[in-house]
Amino acid sequence: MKKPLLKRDGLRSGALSLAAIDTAVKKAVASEQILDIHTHVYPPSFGALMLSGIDELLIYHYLVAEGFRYWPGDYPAFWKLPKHVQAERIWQTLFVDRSPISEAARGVVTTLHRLGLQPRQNNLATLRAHFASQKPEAWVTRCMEIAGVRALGMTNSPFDPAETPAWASGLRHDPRFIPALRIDSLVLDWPTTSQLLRGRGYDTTATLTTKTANEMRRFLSDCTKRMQPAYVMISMPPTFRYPNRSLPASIIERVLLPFCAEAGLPLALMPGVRRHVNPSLLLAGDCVGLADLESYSQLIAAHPLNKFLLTALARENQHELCVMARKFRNLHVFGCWWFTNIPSLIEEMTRMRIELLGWSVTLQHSDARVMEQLIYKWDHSRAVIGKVLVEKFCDLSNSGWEVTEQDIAEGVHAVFGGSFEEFMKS
Ligand code: HDL
Ligand code: ZN
Repeated sequence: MKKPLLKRDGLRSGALSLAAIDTAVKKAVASEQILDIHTHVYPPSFGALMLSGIDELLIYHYLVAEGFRYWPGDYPAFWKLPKHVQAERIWQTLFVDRSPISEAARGVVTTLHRLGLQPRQNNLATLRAHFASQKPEAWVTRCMEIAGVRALGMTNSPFDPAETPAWASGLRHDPRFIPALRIDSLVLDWPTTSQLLRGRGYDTTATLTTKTANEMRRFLSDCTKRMQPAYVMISMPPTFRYPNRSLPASIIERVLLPFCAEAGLPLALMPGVRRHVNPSLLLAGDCVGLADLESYSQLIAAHPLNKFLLTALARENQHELCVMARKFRNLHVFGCWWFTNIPSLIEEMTRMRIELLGWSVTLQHSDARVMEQLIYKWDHSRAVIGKVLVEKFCDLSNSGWEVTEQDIAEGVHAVFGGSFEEFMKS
């Protein structure tokens, strides 16, 4: 018995022609209000953590890395420059001396264009004046409306002193900004972090004694009470192995997963980042490495009561990750993370995911750091994902299925946040 279609207003019933499928998919993708599950953006109530404006857009670490490819050495001299001078150097190098053809540079162009500005005609002074004239709260809403983002996940580190004031009791934040508890250093640099926690009144030592494990869980519980996160997140080096007697593997197994299971919080793992391969580039100095997904497969298989969110940084990990998700219903795959967030790989990964996972996947997250980046990151991703979904719905139609606008609306909603919400509720 076919499930009754949940009627949505304004959708035509009946089978669509291939041409109508093309139009309907592109319209649905363009209008879908997206749940962006992983970003580094903050609302105005987080103070200086909310980044906005043309200078912040230009000194985005993706563009700094690209700018340094044209500049002779001496990294520290660049970092000593005031932000607006750094921005001017990047503008000159990537936008004046040559056309902004890379994904991150084109992103600035898309953002300015969608904001009604003329990237080629306007000089930096004009652009700065435009951004400076905006009121923060209204600007956040404008950016989210243009980007088509209904809510987004933040990155909230209990170890970042800049965040502490935001979590002072009683402070309420914009509910569209969903907290996410980010704890890389608790797992990957426990010896240092154990000292920091001791200073906050947790009886922790560098070795993982039962007492220390209990105190770590108390710390996680205190953070959760304060932040109310939707999930816990860690990015992981390619060297991570499980099962293993390493401190990270022991902390995940003996502290983190029991805590997450008890708190009902998914653990988001992001394998494959090689941090600081060029420390002189600071935030821009990280690289990619092939993760051992067999370790994550073993971790998930050993913890059926936990929920896992995974995105992998290496292109070469993507197919195995999709096949893994077919084996574990407690694993939800998300996003084209960081160095895979480029049209050529978004297309390849989207096609692979739809073919292997159907609608049970979250196809993208933005990872935006600057408020206005939401605009370009989603504009660029919608174009590529829309193209693949047209192709797949046409394949479905050619196979003999009468594709309707309802089919399209439901599928597009699923992959832009709906499946994530189902996974969170399951
Ligand atoms: O670890 C992460 O969450 C990454 O997204 C890093 O923040 C990285 O610097 C980044 O911004 N990628 O897009
Ligand atoms: Zn990130």
